[in-house]
Amino acid sequence: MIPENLTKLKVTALTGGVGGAKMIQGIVNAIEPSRVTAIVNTGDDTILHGLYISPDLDTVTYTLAGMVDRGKGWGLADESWTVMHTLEELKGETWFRLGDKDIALHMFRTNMLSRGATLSEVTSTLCTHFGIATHILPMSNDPIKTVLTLAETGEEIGFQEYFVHLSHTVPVSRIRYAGIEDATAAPGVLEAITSADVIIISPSNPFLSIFPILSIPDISELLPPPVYHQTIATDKHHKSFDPADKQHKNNPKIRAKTVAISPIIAGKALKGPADRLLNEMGIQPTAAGVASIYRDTASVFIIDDEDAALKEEIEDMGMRCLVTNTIMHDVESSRNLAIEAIKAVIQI
Ligand code: FO1
Repeated sequence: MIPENLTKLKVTALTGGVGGAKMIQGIVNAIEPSRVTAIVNTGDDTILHGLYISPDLDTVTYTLAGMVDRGKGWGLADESWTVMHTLEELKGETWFRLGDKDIALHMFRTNMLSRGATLSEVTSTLCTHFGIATHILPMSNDPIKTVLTLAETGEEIGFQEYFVHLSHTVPVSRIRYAGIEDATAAPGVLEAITSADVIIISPSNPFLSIFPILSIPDISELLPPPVYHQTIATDKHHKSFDPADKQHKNNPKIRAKTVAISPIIAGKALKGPADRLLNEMGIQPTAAGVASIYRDTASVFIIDDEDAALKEEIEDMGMRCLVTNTIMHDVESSRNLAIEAIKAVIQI
């Protein structure tokens, strides 16, 4: 049970991917939805068939609207595929599956953007349309692209090319967030970080969902960027740009209210390539490996019951470590995890 006064707290969560959307759903079922802000990764955004597609924003939106395809974790549950079938007949590009209703939403977004609206404004319009009281904010209105270098060929490819077209099975030697050095946080993001009672770093993929958010220069001044010494970002001339090099105010107050949840359980990611990417980036693919990179950012780290043996190692890094069930197989388990995370920071 969550005490009545906790439901009035302000909670801000950093999120991306399917695991992140489940976390947000858990939080809005634990506390008042209008007091929750989701800061969402946009490094996965892509333009296909002339349409601006923002998968992480849409996954959170569809999940909170109760319309997501729960089996896949993304896209709409009640979907039809006429456009894709016709495109297949035309031998067009169909590796990125877009349902008919989903396409309508991308058309709507693309149209608004082409008329000068920002991604924040489009997202807010969609939230109003779907009756969502939670504040869903893109991390930035500036273009930031997650780009991965293939270890075998040295070729650089975009996020969806890696994740969907190549089924994230190919080894990667480098990840960068193109455009990040010129980007600023979207309206409301910095305020949501400073005014929150609790900040939750969702059990999303660190490299693909969370680091892009933490690497935006004005965000990294509030929330220290991950401890990660390989270059993770480059500027437009491909020159190294490591947000950790930048002098950031060490903000103990913000760290004290920040809790991160491990996306790795018993050395494996539940979904996606987080375990392999950690390995490829030279970090131990365990919950302790993830804790080591969040140690300046969060004061509390949550690991799964299966990893209880790692608690001491993590506490030796200077974080409090909470051991609980972190598998979100339904709304109830997501809510329970959210309550544990909030209570761990508020310390009750
Ligand atoms: N994921 C897939 O594995 N295959 C797809 O064809 C696919 C299409 C897609 C369309 C719209 C959308 O919002 C998400 C979609 N995703 C698909 C998921 C997406 O690639 C990932 O959830 C995220 O980008 C990872 O965070």
